[in-house]
Amino acid sequence: PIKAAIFDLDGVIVDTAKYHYMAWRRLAEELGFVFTEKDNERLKGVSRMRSLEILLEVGGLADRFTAEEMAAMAARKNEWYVQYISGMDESEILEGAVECLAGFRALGVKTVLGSASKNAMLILNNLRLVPYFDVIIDGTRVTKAKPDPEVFLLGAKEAGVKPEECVVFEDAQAGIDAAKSAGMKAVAIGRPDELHGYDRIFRGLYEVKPREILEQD
Ligand code: B16
Ligand code: MG
Repeated sequence: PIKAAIFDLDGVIVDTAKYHYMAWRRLAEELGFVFTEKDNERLKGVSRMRSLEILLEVGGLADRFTAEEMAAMAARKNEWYVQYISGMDESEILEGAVECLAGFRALGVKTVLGSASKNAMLILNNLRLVPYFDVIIDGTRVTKAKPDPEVFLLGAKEAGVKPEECVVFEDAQAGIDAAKSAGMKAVAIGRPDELHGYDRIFRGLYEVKPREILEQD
């Protein structure tokens, strides 16, 4: 039986992709190239440093910078990003997210955050969502980025449940792959033509009925 529901943050509970995009685009502009919204799709669910590598590849600037220069660029991007997300509030919570979290809890299922973001706490605080989670694992707690299953396995461990007792809600392919290699059930949030390898797919948490997820297991 399912005993824990693990939620990705960006793209599942809140749409921060637009703020990541604004910050990455600004960095690309400084470096002298255009970074499109389509390019930005490749960064979803991917760690900050890996995102920077992809951005530099797009700009034809791969392998041109030292590790220190790369770290400085990532830090600058993050300063802008933090500025952008500082103004967020509850109105930016995606439809159905609160109902879904509360719904699982009401059925005795532990709620877990499993996010790659080092800024997850700032976002959850701004959205007033901290009390909805039993366990919070974010990018500051893990060393290996999705598709590595570390973030989800740690979440299961802290919730005191086995991996096979977890269902993961994810919008990014890297996250779906991470959930499957953790031995968990993967529920994709997005479009069937953009994702694969999931157990179920919904357009958003507003379509998810916690009771049905447990019954179908
Ligand atoms: P940060 P998630 C991921 O969050 C984002 O999808 C991804 O675009 C971002 O690069 C990554 O977090 C790291 O975020 O720079 O804030 O540490 O989808 O795993 O909740
Ligand atoms: Mg995501």
